Amino acid sequence: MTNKNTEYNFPAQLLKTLRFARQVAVLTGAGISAESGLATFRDPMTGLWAKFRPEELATPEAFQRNPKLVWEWYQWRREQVEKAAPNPAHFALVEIESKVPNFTLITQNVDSFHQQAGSKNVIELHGNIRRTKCFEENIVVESWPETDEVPPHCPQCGSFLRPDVVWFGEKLPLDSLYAALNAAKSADVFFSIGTSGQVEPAASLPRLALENGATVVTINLEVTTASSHKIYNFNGRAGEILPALVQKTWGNSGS
Ligand code: BJW
Repeated sequence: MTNKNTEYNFPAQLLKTLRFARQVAVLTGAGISAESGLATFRDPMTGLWAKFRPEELATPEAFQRNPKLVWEWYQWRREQVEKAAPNPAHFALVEIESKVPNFTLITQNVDSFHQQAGSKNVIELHGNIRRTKCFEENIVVESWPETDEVPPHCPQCGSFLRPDVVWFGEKLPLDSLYAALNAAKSADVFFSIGTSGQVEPAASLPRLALENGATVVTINLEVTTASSHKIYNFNGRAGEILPALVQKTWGNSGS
């Protein structure tokens, strides 16, 4: 693990709070997978929404208008995910999970890198790009007969298959949303990592945690919120800051 401790000024109060925390909740966004080589959504030059229009690709209406375009775009995204792998930020969160009694990782990402890295208690708010579901029945479909049709059809009802992700205007999976709200409300420390905080309802989780007494830690390349005695902002790469914070808090041996 890279030792960057000297480069980051982690306040002693934060390290103490983290060491004694009983409930830690973490919200992650596309920025945590950026160092794995996946594009974020809103980074001005490299983000997906700088090149593609979300209303043409990430809404149910877009899929109904042009299912082939949407399916193929997600197929391309799936290939990017398959080629990439978790980075030190994902692995640092696995270490935090092993140190605190109650740990919940809430992710907006659809790449399963947290699970791949070894995180156990993961809530996927926006679905998973590796899964496919029926557009009509909204149920996960594991396999379908080989076909040249794009998109393929549901083997049960014949309607189109689609990626099992949450598009704009769609409800988040209710059980996941409630679990995330509960984790935010009961957290002693709440991390917000690599998210621009522009998409609701995920964007409200850090505020909910703060209102319920949590210490909030943000890690982002850009400044996303003002600091206060309960909000610590670290600006930089999650893959460098998180491992350094883990090492400074618990040391190499985990003591
Ligand atoms: C680094 C880094 C490094 C880079 N280290 N950091 C209230 C107010 C206004 C609007 C709404 C509202 N409530 C609901 C809405 C509508 C809408 C919404 O929020 N719109 C806003 C955009 C205006 N929300 C919805 O529609 C949601 N549904 C909903 O609320 O349903 C309610 C409902 C009720 C009743 C009936 C019907 C509905 C659904 C939202 C679904 C979002 N879907 C997407 C696509 C998922 C599938 C896919 O992957 O294609 O989810 S959009 C996209 O944005 C994706 C992400 O998960 C999500 C968040 O993006 P994220 O992760 O924050 O990425 P970026 O790119 O924005 O930020 C990356 C950050 O990382 C940057 O800050 C960088 O600086 C940083 N970074 N490198 C650290 N190395």
